[in-house]
Amino acid sequence: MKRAIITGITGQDGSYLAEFLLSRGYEVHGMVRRSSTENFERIGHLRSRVHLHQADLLDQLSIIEFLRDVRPREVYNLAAQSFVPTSWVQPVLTGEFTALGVTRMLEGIRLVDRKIRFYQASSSEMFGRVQETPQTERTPFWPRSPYGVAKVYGHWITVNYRESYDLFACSGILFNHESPRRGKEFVTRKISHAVASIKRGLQKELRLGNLDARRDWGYAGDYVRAMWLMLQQEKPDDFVVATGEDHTVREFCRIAFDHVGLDWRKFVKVDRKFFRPAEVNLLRGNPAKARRKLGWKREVTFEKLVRMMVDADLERLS
Ligand code: NAP
Ligand code: G4F
Repeated sequence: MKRAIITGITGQDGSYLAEFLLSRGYEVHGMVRRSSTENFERIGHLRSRVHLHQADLLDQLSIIEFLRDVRPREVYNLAAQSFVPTSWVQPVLTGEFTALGVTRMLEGIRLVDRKIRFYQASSSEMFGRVQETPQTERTPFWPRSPYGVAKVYGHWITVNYRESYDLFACSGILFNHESPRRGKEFVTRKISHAVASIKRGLQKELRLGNLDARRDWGYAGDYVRAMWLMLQQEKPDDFVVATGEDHTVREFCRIAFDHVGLDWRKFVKVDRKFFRPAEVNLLRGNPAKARRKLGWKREVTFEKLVRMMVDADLERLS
């Protein structure tokens, strides 16, 4: 039986990846950090089918013990401090989790079993002030947040361990991907949740920051498939995973409010509080390499994604 470790299994991507690997017959082991209250909402439906282990990206020994206990074939490193605004408030902690945490995982693999295949969750946020559009695997990075800087470190240390120790280490440069399981602080879910609350009479307005920001938004369920495909290739490599389309935050609002028969302009207020010290204005990826080498393509369109998220929040609130 194939055995895989997922760090960040309680997060959005971790929950979809766990479902996907289980459907492929994997034995799935997840890393969870200790907390005073359990935070397993996204994997509640999988609890009896996955094995959870306490370990932390900040604690090297816990990672080594975890790898020794499980002896996986594949490790998917999805855990991180992943919310960009928090990275200005906690830049050092973000670096510990999101940058050095990757080295701790790679060191664990180097010590325990160099045959383990490793996936690193890199991010389009690394492109920041974009040097070309669309962005490809060869576009230079110019991160615009402590989070983006930490992800650049995580990306290059993955490449470095591949080159230094011949590890099967891949970096997936994933553009924004969303779902009904997205955290409520991210803009897409903040919008879908507000639309449902307004429709149900529970909220009066929606305060947002930069409506002109453009993102290449896809569906998380499609993107975890690309992670797995990367680890099934003959050679380790890096891939951009994206839809190739970009849309503004304003457009997301319009489609979401339209879906429930409301005019977004009556409810959305711009609030400077949500503007960032340095913004990433435009992200649009070129997924040609992933399409060519992995045979990957997205299934869910932008409009379908928006409507799926609004419907899920309406359902939750009913
Ligand atoms: P998410 O929902 O925020 O999940 C993050 C996960 O990391 C959670 O399970 C969290 O555990 C865990 N974690 C955080 N710090 C940890 C630590 N010190 N030790 C162990 N676990 C820790 O993020 P996501 O959207 O699923 O994203 C998954 C990964 O892809 C992240 O690395 C993110 O930066 C990257 N990424 C995401 C996107 C996107 O659009 N979603 C795009 C590109 C890259 P708790 O539940 O305990 O907090
Ligand atoms: O939804 P966001 O917070 O996502 P962001 O910053 O693009 O980061 C996400 O995608 C990255 C991949 O590129 C991941 F690596 C990262 O972990 C995370 O998953 O913001 C999207 C855009 C930004 O330009 C922001 O300024 O929406 C704009 N925005 C406008 N009003 C807002 C708001 N963002 C948030 N979170 N809240 C607002 O009220």
